Amino acid sequence: MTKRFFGDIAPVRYEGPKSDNPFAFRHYDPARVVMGKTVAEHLRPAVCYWHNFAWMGSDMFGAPTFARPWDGETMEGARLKADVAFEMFATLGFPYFTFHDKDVVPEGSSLAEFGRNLTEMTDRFAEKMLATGVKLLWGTANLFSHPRYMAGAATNPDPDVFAYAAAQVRNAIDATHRLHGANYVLWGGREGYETLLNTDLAREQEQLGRFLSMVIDYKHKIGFKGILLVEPKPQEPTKHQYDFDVATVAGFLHRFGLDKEVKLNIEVGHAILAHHSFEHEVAVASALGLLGSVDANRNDYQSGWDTDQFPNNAAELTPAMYFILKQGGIAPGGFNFDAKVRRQSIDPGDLLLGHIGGIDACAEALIAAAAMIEDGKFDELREERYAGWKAPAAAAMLKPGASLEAIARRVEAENIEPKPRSGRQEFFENLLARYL
Ligand code: XUL
Ligand code: CO
Repeated sequence: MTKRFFGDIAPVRYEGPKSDNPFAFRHYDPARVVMGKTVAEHLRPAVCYWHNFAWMGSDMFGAPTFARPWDGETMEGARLKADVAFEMFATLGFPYFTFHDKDVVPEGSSLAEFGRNLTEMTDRFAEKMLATGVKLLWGTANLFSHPRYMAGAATNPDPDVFAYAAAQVRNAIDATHRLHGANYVLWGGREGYETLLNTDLAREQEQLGRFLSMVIDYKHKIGFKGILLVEPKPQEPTKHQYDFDVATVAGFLHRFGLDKEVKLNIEVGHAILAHHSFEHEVAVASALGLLGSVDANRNDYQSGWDTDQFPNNAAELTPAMYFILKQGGIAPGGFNFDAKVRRQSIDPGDLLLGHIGGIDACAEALIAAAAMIEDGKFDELREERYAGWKAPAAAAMLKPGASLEAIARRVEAENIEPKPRSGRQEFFENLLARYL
């Protein structure tokens, strides 16, 4: 490739909050050290292949709007797409990328051809990664676009589709392993149902559990050291998806005995679709030891569907960032921008601007959350709220041997009368605002 896709836009640098340059970071200073690690080491930002290089700007009412010099149907197009992708990673200076098998090569006319195409592209990626230092945050298989998957992949009523999906995942894990991916993601886009009238829900969940167990076995067989991540989403494209939210997936993993083998990739917009806040999903996953990685984006609050916009609200991200830092960070996960520019944003530079705003919002939230942790006020205040549990009689209630009758006797003997205390929500919210 001779001509740069991004023309004369120079590599994006940190210029600070006062910069007027739209192609500069205002908060993301990758080398700045926060709580003993650089901001880049904390966030581990990744560019996704699908929204940036595979999606051409079509929506359910309209044709593609983006003029891109590659096509998705040929290997020649795929190679050009890869050149532009690595040009974009270098221009942004992001250390990671993510992809689905289908984003990077055409499927061709058979599984074998798909596999050959993927192997060829994997070799090409390996060279480019070596040359640029860009690494793979995770790979995954697209088990939802092709018509064969319309009724699900692992949960399909047709065992031949289950088999096809198994073969496709085998190939995608091989590619991820070859590229030293830090993780491998499974998002069950069509693992759910449209109507229960034609669905054997119990059987489909058994199939999904079996499928995931085989993925784990395969990972160990080939010595893949990356983390397996399941990505919850409640709906869209299916009416109901089995991996509804963090709590549902946690129960599912526990039921199949897989909770020590799999972690979760939490997407902001998916949390919103499940009627949760992002920080709720992060806090639940962290409490259960399941927090693996983040798909950073935001959802339109009015639309009711998955709009995959770039995050732009540091205040909203800060509580989630706080829980991430509290658990010691997100690595080997990272912040993958599962976000796309709007359909009218047709200039190459728009792709960069989306990522610049997104990583700036994440960095601002990270710095605020680090300050919250470093000065210890929140920890102290929360501890104070639970301080009553330190008294021996209180602690004993949670130990084996405690009983309702014994507790009742103590309440009567000591004439215990709980005194209401303010939860001080406004105080906590105002305190949070001071860190931004
Ligand atoms: C879809 C979604 C996927 C996964 C990877 O909503 O988030 O792109 O992140 O399959
Ligand atoms: Co995602």
